[in-house]
Amino acid sequence: MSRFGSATALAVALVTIVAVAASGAGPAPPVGAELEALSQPPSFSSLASQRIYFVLPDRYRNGEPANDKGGLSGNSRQTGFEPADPGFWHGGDLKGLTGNCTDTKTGLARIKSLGFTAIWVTPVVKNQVYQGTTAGYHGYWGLDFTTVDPHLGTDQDFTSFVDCAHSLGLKVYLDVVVNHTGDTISLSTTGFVPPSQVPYRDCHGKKFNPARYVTRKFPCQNAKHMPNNPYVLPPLRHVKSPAWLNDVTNYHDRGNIDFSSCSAECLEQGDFFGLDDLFTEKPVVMNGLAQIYGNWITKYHVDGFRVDTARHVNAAFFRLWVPKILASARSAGITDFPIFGEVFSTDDLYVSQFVRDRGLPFALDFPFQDAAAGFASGSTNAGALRDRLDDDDYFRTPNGIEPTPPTFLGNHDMGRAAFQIEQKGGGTGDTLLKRVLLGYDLLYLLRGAPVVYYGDEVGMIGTGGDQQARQDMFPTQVQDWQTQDRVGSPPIGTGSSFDVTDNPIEEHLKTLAKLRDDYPALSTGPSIVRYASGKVLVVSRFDLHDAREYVAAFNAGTTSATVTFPVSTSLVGFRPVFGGVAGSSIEYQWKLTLAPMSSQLVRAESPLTLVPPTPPTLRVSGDDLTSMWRVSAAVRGLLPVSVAFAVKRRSGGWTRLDVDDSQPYRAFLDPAKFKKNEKVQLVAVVRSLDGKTAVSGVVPFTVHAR
Ligand SMILES: [Ca+2]
Ligand SMILES: [Ca+2]
Ligand SMILES: [Ca+2]
Repeated sequence: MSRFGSATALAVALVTIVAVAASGAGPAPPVGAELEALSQPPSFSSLASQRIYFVLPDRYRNGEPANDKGGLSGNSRQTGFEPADPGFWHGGDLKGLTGNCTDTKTGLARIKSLGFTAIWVTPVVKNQVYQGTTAGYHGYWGLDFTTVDPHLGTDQDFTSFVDCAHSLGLKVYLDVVVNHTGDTISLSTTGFVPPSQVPYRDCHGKKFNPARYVTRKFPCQNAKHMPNNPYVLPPLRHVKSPAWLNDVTNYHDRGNIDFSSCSAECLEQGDFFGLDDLFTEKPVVMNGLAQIYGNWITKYHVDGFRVDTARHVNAAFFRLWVPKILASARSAGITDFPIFGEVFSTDDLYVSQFVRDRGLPFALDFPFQDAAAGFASGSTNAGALRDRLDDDDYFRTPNGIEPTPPTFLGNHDMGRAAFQIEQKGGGTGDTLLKRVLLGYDLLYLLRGAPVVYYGDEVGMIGTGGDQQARQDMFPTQVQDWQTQDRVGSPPIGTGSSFDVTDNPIEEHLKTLAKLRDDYPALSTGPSIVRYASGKVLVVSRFDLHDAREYVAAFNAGTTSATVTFPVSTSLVGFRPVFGGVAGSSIEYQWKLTLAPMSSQLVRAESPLTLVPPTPPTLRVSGDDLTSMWRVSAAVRGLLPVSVAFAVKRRSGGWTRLDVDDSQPYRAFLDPAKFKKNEKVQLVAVVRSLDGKTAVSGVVPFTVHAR
């Protein structure tokens, strides 16, 4: 049973208000220029059209053996270099990743030839060499945030890398960390000490709540009044750069996050696996982080950021930091600078708060990963994917920018795509291969920007997450990695993965990339889920420019499936453009047969027959999944439209709540953003693909708390 189906009984018990036609009395609906502005369809970030290759430079290719030890000497703990150990530097670098910019067998030219349009590199800043039992080869233990880690090369190497990427038409998304630095601060306890036990105190010993000072003069502080007696060994006291990073009062100093029992406070103020947790409420820290990363934009002209550990910074952080980063981008002539964050959770309602309420522009789609890898493996029904697509509505904001999550099947932390699908019951050998290909079909044929983790294209599976998922592309000295099974290719032995050019995954990714190039509807088209039952998912996508319908259909079952579903295109055929054979039409319905573990994409042979929209019916009811009010619009007909929802408060004009281009058409009204029991007016505006509009009746509503 669907979540929305199961929740119906609950919703009925709550207030439901149905629109009444505006009858002359009461506020007038929007008209003219105001109506035109409100009803604008969603716009898309450039992120929506990207296909992203995600890589750890240390593991891709060694272009300069002279930098393997980062200019250091001594044993592996001192240099960080030990290519036979998964937890150390292996020699890969920016020169290797860049290549000569023309050879499609290695380097960036290879990544371009695989059909990617963008590259996401793990952080390149200078890291702590050694910490705990491993080295900082992954980039997430920054010490000097102003320069490239010497193991990866020089600042000039990074310039050459970005320049080559741009000359090939590839965008560069830099991984940045705003939550923590490498671990140099010792604390008197390792467990988390909550503010209820030890509050922050100013330099005079007076208690204060840092959340109240994010935009005000921050209280004076000194080390003596910080929790847990922060202490830095003398040789480490000046290793961080810029210099403000060496001040222990610029860190929370509360001890480690305990992931098994952690409050929101602990998630935000605790040390992430011992890493020094930045006091991101402090203006000096937030501004310092904006300065550091703004410089990476103005100096190197990177095209966007992936933000690490985004769920671990304070609630106000992104609202303050993102505008500063965007201003730096504009000063470098970059007007569309995508920023997507890592909110490591499979709960899309939780993740959505970061976009809707906290000012994070986009979020990596962990909930989709869970549903898509589960579906591809044959273990999760299609309903989970339908729910995830529907829940995009929780990510919508008044700015009208379509939610565009980067989507993925696996990563460097949770393990590779094939590992994830195998773990969820996807089998082995040829079955696993088919299921991995099906997983990539979901990424490329559904909304979002597909992210492929390096090495997945040559069949790497790995045996776990983190260190077990960070294999070398070049000949590896890690013995386990030489003998590991791969999907679609034999174990690599002592060979180079750059010599593996016939893996079916690689071929498949190229085919899917071409589909995205040929049919922009796959990147920027609205989605209507047509069928989601058992192991079969069917989604219509629409090209808004030529009013053309596409249907993407997926069967994760082990038997063939024949399904009939509604379409928006009448009485004409659909032509297969990927997989399968043509189906057959009944009026406004289409019937397809899908082979086991396969996908199809079909394209309508003629455009939609557009008719003017009719006024929608607007309803407000308590949302059954959150404490918000759900504003929904019932729209007649089968044609794709966009629906803008607007609110009018006591003074001022109509302002948009959101604009939704995919059924169900919804906006959410958060009582926290209104006065208690505030009286407002609501309206919904339907806009057809050819720009004609129809307006609902104006609905009065009192915003009670829920
Ligand atoms: Ca090297
Ligand atoms: Ca934090
Ligand atoms: Ca919707």
